[in-house]
Amino acid sequence: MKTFFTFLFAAFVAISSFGNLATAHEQKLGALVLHHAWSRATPAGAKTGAAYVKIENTGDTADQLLSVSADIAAMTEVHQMTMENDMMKMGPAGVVDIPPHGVVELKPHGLHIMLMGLKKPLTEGDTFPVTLTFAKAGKVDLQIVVGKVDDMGEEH
Ligand SMILES: [Cu+2]
Repeated sequence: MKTFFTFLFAAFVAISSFGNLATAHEQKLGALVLHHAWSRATPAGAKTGAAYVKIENTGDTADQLLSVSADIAAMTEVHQMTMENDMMKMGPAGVVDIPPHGVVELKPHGLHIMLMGLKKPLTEGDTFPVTLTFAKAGKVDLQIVVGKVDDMGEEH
């Protein structure tokens, strides 16, 4: 009997977390569609993390990602990775243009949402909100789903 209830509980958890993932997987905001907002689990003691999302502009006019913020970190910024003399460097990307009928993908080794001064570690399976502010589409609270430490963000 106990086993049966354990099974039921496990099935319920599986179904409800699937529901969360489904809503986190795609979010609409005006002409923008935000796909697959995700992050990686952080190793113990790490004070920085990164979050990624694919931003699609289905509209006829350009938009701009102006800023990002998250309660989980002391400071949150959009960063760009660049190669300089065979060294990977990263720094603030500033305002990011989202071209009409275009896609901007934040992903490892490219643009990313940098979370600096993490207040708690990012744990696989957790979700946390990051607020994105766009010039035209406005603000959206993205639910970021934390994947494995070595997740590269392939669609499941
Ligand atoms: Cu960075």
